[in-house]
Amino acid sequence: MQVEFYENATAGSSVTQLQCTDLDLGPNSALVYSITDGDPDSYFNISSSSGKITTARNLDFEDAQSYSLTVEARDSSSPINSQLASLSHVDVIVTPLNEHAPAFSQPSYNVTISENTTIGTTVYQLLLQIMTPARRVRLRSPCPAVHHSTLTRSAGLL
Ligand SMILES: [Ca+2]
Ligand SMILES: [Ca+2]
Repeated sequence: MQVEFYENATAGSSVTQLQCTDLDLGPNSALVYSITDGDPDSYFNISSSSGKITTARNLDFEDAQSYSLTVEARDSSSPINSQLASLSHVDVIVTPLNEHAPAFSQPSYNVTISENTTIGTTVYQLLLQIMTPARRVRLRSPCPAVHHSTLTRSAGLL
């Protein structure tokens, strides 16, 4: 099963409702659901009685692009070593959103350049930062210097 989520999904959002049946009666068919693998940082909750999965924390594409959950349904047979269980897998795909505007590393730049500087010299490389709560991503693409003093879109070079 695969579920897609936008990264701004808030804690408590419904992910999916698992369906599992057991043909026994009584405790031998009373199912207990749990997430057994794929969620080490506890981004998801599962109702042990209903199998409904919800988000426990806000999802962030910059933290993880997908989660592959292993879910177990176990019956309540007694003694415990007579219990039977089945596994299912739920893949949660986090869809990115454009959440932040680019931000220069400082509001203005002063560059001193001597008059005999040869054509093609890189005068300054501007740093753009995409601000995210989790981390700051620096965009700094290597590119040949330009031959005039206009800012190239791709490289941030003057
Ligand atoms: Ca059973
Ligand atoms: Ca984000």
